[in-house]
Amino acid sequence: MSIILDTLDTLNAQHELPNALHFAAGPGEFPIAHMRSEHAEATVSVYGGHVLSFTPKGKQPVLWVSNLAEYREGKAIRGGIPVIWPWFGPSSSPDLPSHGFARNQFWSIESSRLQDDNTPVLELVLKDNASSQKLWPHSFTLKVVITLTNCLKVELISTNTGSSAVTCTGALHTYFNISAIENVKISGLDEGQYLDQLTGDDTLIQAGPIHFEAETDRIYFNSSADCILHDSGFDRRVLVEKRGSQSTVVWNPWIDKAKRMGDFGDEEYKQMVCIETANAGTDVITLEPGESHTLTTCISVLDGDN
Ligand code: TA6
Repeated sequence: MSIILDTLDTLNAQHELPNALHFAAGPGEFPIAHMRSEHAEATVSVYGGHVLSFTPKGKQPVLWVSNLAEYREGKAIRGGIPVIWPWFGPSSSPDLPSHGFARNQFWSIESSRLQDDNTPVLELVLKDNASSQKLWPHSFTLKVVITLTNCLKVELISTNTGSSAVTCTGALHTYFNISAIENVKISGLDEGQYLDQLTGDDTLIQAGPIHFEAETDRIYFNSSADCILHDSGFDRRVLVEKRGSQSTVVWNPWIDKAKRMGDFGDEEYKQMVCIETANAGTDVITLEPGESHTLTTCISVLDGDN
């Protein structure tokens, strides 16, 4: 029996919740958790602690995954909600992976349970190991807790298990599925100051909703604001609430960057936008020994795009 199939048997024996949580092999033979409530379904890759899909009953999928996504160890899955940690963006050293290493490692299942309303909660964990120590010489426990009701709640809990203070940045780098890029706008960040990552200008102020007509890569800082993704094509609004975050990243690669990414279709920039609940830029988290920080995003769908 392959290691994966053996893992699946073990995972289901220990963590399956009848009619609410089951593990099966996904692309690349990665173990995938299938979560179900009466209101929605979601899937989570054990690799990367990575939510791949969230679909409320009878609605269009809320999350987007590239048709060219790669499922191999050491490579981040392009789409869903990559866990960016313990640094956001390119690292100080060219030898270190962009956006940290948490999304490029196999995690473990910490626990699974049903809430009183029969909705599933799945907890995955990543602890420091020989590989992580080479990249980031600190002891930690990192947990992703996924709660599926009619909304999707994802909590990223960082704990410093070492003996000295550490600083980290990160994000829940959510890729949203949209009807078409010309059909969407993002509200909630109006009058917010942001860093344009393409120019380095951090003095810009958002005027009104965000529309997309070119590559867009912005860190809105000093902002605890919730966002709404309006989609006239799907006739819906997606509400992105957050806690434990003072920065929101908005990204669309547009034409040229889409072409430069091997795991991203040339035309796929028309089908997605990223709204990332983050601790990025100046929003740096310091953890004293034994201290924890929770970064939370809650995603729900409202009918009608206005
Ligand atoms: O969150 C926006 C961003 O930092 C962009 O600059 C772009 O690099 C994107 O993340 C994707 O990064 P990745 O390492 O996943 O290709």
